[in-house]
Amino acid sequence: MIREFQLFIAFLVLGTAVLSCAPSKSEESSQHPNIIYIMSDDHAYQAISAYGYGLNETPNIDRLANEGAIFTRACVTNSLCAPSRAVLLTGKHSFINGKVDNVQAFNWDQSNFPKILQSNGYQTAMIGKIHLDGIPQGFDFSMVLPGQGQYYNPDFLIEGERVRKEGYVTDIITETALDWLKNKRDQDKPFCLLYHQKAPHRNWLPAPEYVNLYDDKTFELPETFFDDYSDRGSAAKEQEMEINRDMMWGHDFKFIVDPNGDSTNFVPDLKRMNEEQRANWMAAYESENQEFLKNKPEGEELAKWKFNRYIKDYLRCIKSVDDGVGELLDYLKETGLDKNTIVVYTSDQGFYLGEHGWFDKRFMYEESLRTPLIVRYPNEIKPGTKIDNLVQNLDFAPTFLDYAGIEVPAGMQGESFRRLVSGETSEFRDAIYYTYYEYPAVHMVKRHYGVATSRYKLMHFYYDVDEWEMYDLEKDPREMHNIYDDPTYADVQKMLHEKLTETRSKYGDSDELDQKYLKAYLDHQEQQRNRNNN
Ligand code: SGN
Ligand code: CA
Repeated sequence: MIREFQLFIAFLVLGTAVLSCAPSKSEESSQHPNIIYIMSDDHAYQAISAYGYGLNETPNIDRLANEGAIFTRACVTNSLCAPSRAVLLTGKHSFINGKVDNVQAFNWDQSNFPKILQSNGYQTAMIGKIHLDGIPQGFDFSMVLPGQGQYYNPDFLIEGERVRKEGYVTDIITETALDWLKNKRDQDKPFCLLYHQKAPHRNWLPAPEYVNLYDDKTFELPETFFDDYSDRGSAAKEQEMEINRDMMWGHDFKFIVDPNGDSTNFVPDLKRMNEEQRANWMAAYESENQEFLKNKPEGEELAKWKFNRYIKDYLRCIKSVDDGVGELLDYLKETGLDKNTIVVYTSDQGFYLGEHGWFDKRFMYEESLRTPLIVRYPNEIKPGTKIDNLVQNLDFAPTFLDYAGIEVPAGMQGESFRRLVSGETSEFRDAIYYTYYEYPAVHMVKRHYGVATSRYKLMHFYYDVDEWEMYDLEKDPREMHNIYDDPTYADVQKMLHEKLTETRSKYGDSDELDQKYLKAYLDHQEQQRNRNNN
């Protein structure tokens, strides 16, 4: 009897102890915060007003920055769409996850952070552009664009089935994301939503309501627009991404008939529109195009005209993206979900808005290496936080798992920036490693890899060249002067070579891997050629 009594008391004590350790409702929810990861395609930080470049206004994205943290040196590991998304999902460098360029297949069977969240009780959804072939794995719901997708009346793959949706792509993606949040998810579980816009990817078709935005405005050319690449290597000289030279009259500038009188490749875009959309489009663009053909500007005037057509369409596309962010943030606020939801705004890489005369990305130079990154999480991040440390898209997967209280698998290569952004520490990595593989290909940016610290950068271009470039970002933030082999920087050069060796070995990269991926790429091109010839 006494023994039974003792057991009863022990049980009571233990029960009370367990209960007093149990998290309160609010503690429990903050241990499993929701995650909304917003990624827009090719959205340059220069085109977010919170970054202070004065190009455009993005009031809703700025709301996130004001209420959370803005990162000034968030970098990608490989400035290209599909590889960047593979890094986001796996938390591993391209040469480890295998998706090094836009052409190689992505292996969905490997581990990714949504799969891990899912098996730890999260509801997960992927809505919008993913640009990785195959049916997305790790999601309770997925609705993705096939490949690059269309701006007007796009097709989507819903759980693998192709469905055409009427309307403008950015709005459809936002509506679907909101519908999933409101009506489709299991309200009892924490959620992780990947809300990925196609905009503002080339060829920049604005929404019907924004085709006339900026009509009364003239944008000035960036300072380096007429760069002659004289103090750089052959990669900068031989690229094909110049606004003035490489953009197309149809596809990019939206002429139906080009200045030579030939019909252009813009016609398929127009055909995709319905009657009303097309009429709206023609009313906005055709008189301007006719005016241009009458005046035929030349030289610097022509360059200005091209730049303005480009930048206006690009920024018009961003307007819809920003509206979507606003709708989402309003919904979170109305429902009180904002308190326990981590909201991330980012892009899959940076983008050139006329710097060096360019559009597109790919290079390890700053505008394409750096991606916008804004994170809001009221439980841990103070409003108005600014982070200048070197973070990378490699860090997203470990960071999200960290927030969700899940152990980060050993194979993931990034680091959680949770304690950096909460202000608990100011220490983070001192160097980042970068690789780029898609060459020879559209835009002809040579294969390269490199290392960057907060002040310096070292790059090696290889395959059809063997050239090194080095920059002092403090003295030369626009990267106009290659200082490799400049004797005054001999110590820096040595330090950067050591950092490069160190990061290549730390992440498991090597010349052998470069050669392996080069061979796979050339084989793939050969197969394509054979297919086209047959
Ligand atoms: C398309 C674009 C290119 C762009 C690549 C990769 N041409 O090929 O300008 O660099 O995508 O972009 S387009 O004629 O299709 O517009 S990525 O973001 O998907 O990597
Ligand atoms: Ca992209």
